Amino acid sequence: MYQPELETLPRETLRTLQGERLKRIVAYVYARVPFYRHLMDEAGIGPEAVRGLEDLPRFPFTKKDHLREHYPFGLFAVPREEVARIHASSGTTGKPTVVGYTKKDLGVFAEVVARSLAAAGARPGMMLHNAYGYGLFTGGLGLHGGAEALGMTVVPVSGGMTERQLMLIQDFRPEVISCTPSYAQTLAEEFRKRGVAPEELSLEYAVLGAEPWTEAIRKQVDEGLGVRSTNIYGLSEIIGPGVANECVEERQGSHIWEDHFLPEVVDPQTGEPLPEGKVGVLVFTTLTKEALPLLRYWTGDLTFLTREPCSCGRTHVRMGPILGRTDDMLIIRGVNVYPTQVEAVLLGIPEVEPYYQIVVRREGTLDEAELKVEVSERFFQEIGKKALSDEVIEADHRLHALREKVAHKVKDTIGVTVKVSLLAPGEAPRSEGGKLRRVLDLRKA
Ligand code: DLL
Repeated sequence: MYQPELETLPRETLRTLQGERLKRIVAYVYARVPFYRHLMDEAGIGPEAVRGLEDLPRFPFTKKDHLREHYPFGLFAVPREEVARIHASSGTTGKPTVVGYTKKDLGVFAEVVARSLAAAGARPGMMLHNAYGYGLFTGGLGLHGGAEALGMTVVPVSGGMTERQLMLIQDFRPEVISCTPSYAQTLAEEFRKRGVAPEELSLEYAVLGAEPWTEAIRKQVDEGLGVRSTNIYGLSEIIGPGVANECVEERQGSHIWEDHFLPEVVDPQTGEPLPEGKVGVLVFTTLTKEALPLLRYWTGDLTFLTREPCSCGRTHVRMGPILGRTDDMLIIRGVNVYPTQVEAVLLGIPEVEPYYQIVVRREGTLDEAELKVEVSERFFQEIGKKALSDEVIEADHRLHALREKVAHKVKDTIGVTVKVSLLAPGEAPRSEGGKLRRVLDLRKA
């Protein structure tokens, strides 16, 4: 363990610590963040009304929309000059969700990621091949800071350029790899194609997250790379990766670092707290964050909690795998995509209508997204109402150009590569009274 004294705190002590920190953070946001002051005034809760954890359910939820409404820095609790780093994740409107860290927050970030890596099997002196993307995304720099804190040798390779990744893994001989589960599958697949057996690889542990995955994928990665993989969970708003991690001993749920992040699971409809073991929306209150403290942040992720003792000795509560989301956000190759983002892009292209369907498949080990979109009636007339088969589209430069244009706009604004299929007016699915399924996620099938 990275911090055994904290990771094995008796539950009663942990609860007391959380209660004290909750009182402090509530007073802190009331004094520093106008949004929270108004919210609490409206709900009739003064900062002195909080006696302990039992008062938490009295607070309203903070949602992604609140962050968006105060874009970019409106919910920050410190002057901009005290913000040491900014990260962001993609949002529905094309504007990202912006998060900030003070120097102290970056210390906590490194600490929780170091705990996560140690739980995953990593030790000081081991080498980490870090294939999470570096940049505004929290994955790359997040794992990087934690690995340095733990005393590892970090290879900041970032995502992509698979050929080079394969070479570096063979030449540098890292013990640990961190990347998305789908990318780990790709790497395993590519090694296999080249006749490199898992036993020849130096890898022992894989730290996989940022997108949902299953036990089937775990088996494939473990066998393909010769590793024991664990789940790392997190979200930018709460800190980034390292909110929770499975212990390599049990791999039965991810320990949430509860002295920093206070979890609840609530009913998606009513918002009422649910008992242990029941599936609902995961909600977090940050207990120590300075730059962007959040009370009862609605993650939209669906899972359950268990406080049953774990054989690894850690006392921190465990969360199950993410079973889905309350909203319809898709994660395609680790990039967050909302159907409404796609809709916004389509609205800016006069030759198409915002009637569309997104079909996501898993081709081999990677996600493939197809965007089926209707051309406008007018455009359809102009091209002489042709049947829109692939052959016809390839042969007609206007259709071909339109397909490229849509794909480029989607890539440029959302960052995800889609294969575009053009449909004649009326061909895309319409609502038949119930909810319209804009998204067909065949990966879950
Ligand atoms: O994905 C942080 C991260 C980076 C986690 C690297 C793990 C590894 P965001 O881009 O803000 O942050 O996306 C957060 O991704 O609400 C979940 O829906 C999903 N997600 C993250 N980790 C997991 C996981 C990073 N282990 C959103 N399993 C979250 C399933 C995950 N979904």
